[in-house]
Amino acid sequence: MQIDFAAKELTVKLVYYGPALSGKTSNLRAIHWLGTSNACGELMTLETQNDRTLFFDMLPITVSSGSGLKVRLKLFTVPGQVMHNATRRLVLQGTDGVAFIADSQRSEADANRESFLNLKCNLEENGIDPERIPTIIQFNKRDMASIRTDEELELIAQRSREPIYKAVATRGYGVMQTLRGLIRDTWAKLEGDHQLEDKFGISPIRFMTEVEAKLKHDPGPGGR
Ligand SMILES: Nc1nc2c(ncn2[C@@H]2O[C@H](COP(=O)(O)OP(=O)(O)OP(=O)(O)O)[C@@H](O)[C@H]2O)c(=O)[nH]1
Ligand SMILES: [Mg+2]
Repeated sequence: MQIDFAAKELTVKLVYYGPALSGKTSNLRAIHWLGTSNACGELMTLETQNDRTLFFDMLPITVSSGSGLKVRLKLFTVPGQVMHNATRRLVLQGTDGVAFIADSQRSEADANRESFLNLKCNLEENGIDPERIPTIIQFNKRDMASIRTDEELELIAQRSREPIYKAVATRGYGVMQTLRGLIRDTWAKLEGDHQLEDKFGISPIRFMTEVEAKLKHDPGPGGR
């Protein structure tokens, strides 16, 4: 989190992490088309051919906080391909919360696991405690064949500390719910660490009401 008193802005960094092709860039694209235009700025993407992110994507979202400060949420994606580890580590620097985008296909279970371990490793390398950083997990690609069933995800949810969300990012299904969950958990942690309500008059309830209003659109499982 960064505060710029001259610009009256508080910036929160959120990173979408996960294995190659799990749908991180697709999540940001969907947020960009589903979010209200007065909240979402331009989506910056940097891709090679075949949908592979080379460096990162970034989408800024602005939310008024009911106090003198504007809150800017900066959403980043990392490149999932194994060879881009140095970039992933760099993008993770100073992050306030992480959305781990897992691929629901059974064939991708190992890739998910490896990427999750890689996330923990890179957080530690950046001096961020993986046990304390707000993290949520999204199982994306719920529309595909040979995926882990809802019952299996229930079991994973019972065993894991991280909340689990389901999505079809290409259709927008579940992306806003995931993002709101990530913002809610991240804000609760920032409030606990920095007492934003006492210091800056930002009420967490008022802030989340703003977030809900600006990022509310959720197409059903069939998508848009
Ligand atoms: N069927 C289906 N395809 C999806 C879904 N989400 C993403 N895709 C497709 O999966 C491919 C990869 O999606 P991206 O969003 O580019 O994946 P990424 O995680 O950003 O990949 P890297 O940048 O390489 O790390 C694209 O062809 C998407 O259209 C989904 O929910 N369902
Ligand atoms: Mg990408």
